[in-house]
Amino acid sequence: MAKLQPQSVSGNLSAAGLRFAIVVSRFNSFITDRLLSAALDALERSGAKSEDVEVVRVPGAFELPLASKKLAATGRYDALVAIGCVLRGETTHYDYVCSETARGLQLAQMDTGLPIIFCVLTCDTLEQAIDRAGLKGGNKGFEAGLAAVEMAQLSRKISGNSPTLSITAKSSRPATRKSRK
Ligand code: INI
Repeated sequence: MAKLQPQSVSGNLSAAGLRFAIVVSRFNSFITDRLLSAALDALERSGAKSEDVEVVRVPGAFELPLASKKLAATGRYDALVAIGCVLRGETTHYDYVCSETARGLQLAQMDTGLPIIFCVLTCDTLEQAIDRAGLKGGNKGFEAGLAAVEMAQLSRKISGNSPTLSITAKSSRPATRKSRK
């Protein structure tokens, strides 16, 4: 059994002083509006202020990547949340929209280095989407809001520009080891 006690690094859930943009698709707004409400609730509960959160609307999920990349490039935000809902139809359109939206959002965050949280429901039925938008059970928007806060904080820590940098050791270490950059 290894005796090594590795240090644990993670982002906390304090949104105070952080800036966010939420990019929301208008397509299937019956669902995306509910995801948005829950994401805003998560940010508010985490301490975000109204003046530090912007909501940007796009026509459909396919437009989320470009808008997200442009927003990320402004340098104004600590994290973005991309919200959409793609429902399977009778043709293969669904597959293209889903795969290009996911690929585009991943590219946008990898190109810019800004966390972009993927909150795009990809469902076979409206029923499945309803279940994930808080009408019956959980809400993926709330999870996305919390993920945005955590990734914003983690990014600050990893980049070494966090005003509250602290690598929490699971073991009891000498105090001098705690605040290294
Ligand atoms: N956009 C969505 O966000 N959800 C969908 O279910 C959807 N379907 O099914 O077609 C959808 N299509 C529009 C697409 O995202 C673009 O807005 C459009 O193709 C213009 O580029």
